[in-house]
Amino acid sequence: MNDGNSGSPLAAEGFLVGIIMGSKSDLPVMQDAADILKEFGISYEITVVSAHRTPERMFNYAKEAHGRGLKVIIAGAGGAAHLPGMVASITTLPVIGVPVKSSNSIDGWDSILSILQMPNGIPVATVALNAAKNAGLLAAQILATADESLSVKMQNYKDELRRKVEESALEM
Ligand code: RP5
Repeated sequence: MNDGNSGSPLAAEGFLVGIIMGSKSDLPVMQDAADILKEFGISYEITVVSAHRTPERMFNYAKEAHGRGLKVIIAGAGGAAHLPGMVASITTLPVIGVPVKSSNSIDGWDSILSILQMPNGIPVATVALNAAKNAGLLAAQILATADESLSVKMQNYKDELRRKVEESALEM
C-alpha cells in the first residue's frame, strides 16, 4: 500500500503523512484518513506496521520517519492498541492515534483507552473511535500551519461545513 500526490509546496521531498495500522483488517477504517488527505492534495504513504507482530518494523518505521521527510504520523490500531503510543515514544513527529473498533473488542473501549491514556511526556493526539477522517483533517491542519494555500483550503472546507448546516436548518 503506497500512495501520494503533490499539490502542497511541502510535498517536494516526498510523502508528508505516514498512515500506519496494526493490521490490514484496519484498512476499511483507516482508508478515510487517506481519502481526506487526497482531497486536500496532501501526499501520504499507507502501510501495515504492527507493534506486537512486527516490533522491529515498527521501531525502524518510527526511527526513520523524520529523516524520510514525514511531518505527521497517523497510527490506527484496535484491541491492545499499542502502535500509536510506541511510535510516539520513538519519534519526535506528532502522532495522531485512531482507536479502531476490532471485531473482538469490548465496544472499542480497549482501543480507546490503550491509545488515550499515555504517560506524561509522550503525547498521542487521540481522535474518536474509528474517526480516521478526523485524523486526516487534524494532520492537514498541522501541515496548514506552515502552508498558506493549505490553510485557505481548510478554511474553505470549514465554510462549506457551516453552509451545509445552515442550509439544512432552513429546510426544517
Ligand atoms: C490489532 O488487532 C489490529 O490493529 C487490529 O485492529 C486487531 C485485529 O487484527 P487482526 O487479527 O485482524 O489482524 O493489532
